[in-house]
Amino acid sequence: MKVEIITLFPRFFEGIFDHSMLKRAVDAGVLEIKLHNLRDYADDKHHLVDDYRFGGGPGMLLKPEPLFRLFDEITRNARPRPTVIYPTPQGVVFNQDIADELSGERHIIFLCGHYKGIDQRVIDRWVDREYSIGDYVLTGGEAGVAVMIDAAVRMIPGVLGDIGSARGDSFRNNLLDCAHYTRPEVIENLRVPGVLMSGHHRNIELWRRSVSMFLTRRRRPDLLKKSEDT
Ligand code: 6GU
Repeated sequence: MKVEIITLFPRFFEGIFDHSMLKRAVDAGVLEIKLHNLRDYADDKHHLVDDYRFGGGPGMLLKPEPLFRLFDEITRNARPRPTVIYPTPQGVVFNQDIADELSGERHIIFLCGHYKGIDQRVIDRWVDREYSIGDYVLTGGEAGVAVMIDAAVRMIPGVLGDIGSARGDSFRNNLLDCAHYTRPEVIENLRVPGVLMSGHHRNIELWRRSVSMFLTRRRRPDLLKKSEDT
């Protein structure tokens, strides 16, 4: 998967792709990341990339000209046309189903907005999808892009060592994941639940399921409702 990121703050992404799963994906050639500094596409001598809003009000917008120039350049030889994603609080709320879907994309461009956002004509011309990562306001799209890339890339076959570990994830069946334990059996007087030490696979399965149900009912009743609806 080729991922291009248009941003005013390319240094935000320094280090993010140098660890763990994402590094493994980059090293294996499964993931290629390319950063584009929007400021390099400003045309005036002050490298201005923002401007006031027509109609007035506080907050600046990203100007359309540098973005149009950048999109023309980076899509000129791209066939098929890459999928362009704009992270914004006005977007559809990102979830595991969307992450699964993105993991199958060959070429994605993320466009990070700042200030009040971007000129609507850039969205109308270039953006295919708008996603939000939750009901709160961020200072820019970068954190959302990091979240979406992480969630999508780990679903690319071969990136996770054990595909079973993705299958048991929270949200996979609209249930939160259960509790997990490793050695030692006792630490600071805290003991691993006996059933997990029993070797009785059916009982272990039932225990895990009931812990998942308990947690989901208490913390995310909306998820239980979702699984009833489907
Ligand atoms: Cl994905 N981007 C921005 N800029 N703000 C957000 C968001 C994303 N999700 C919630 N707020």
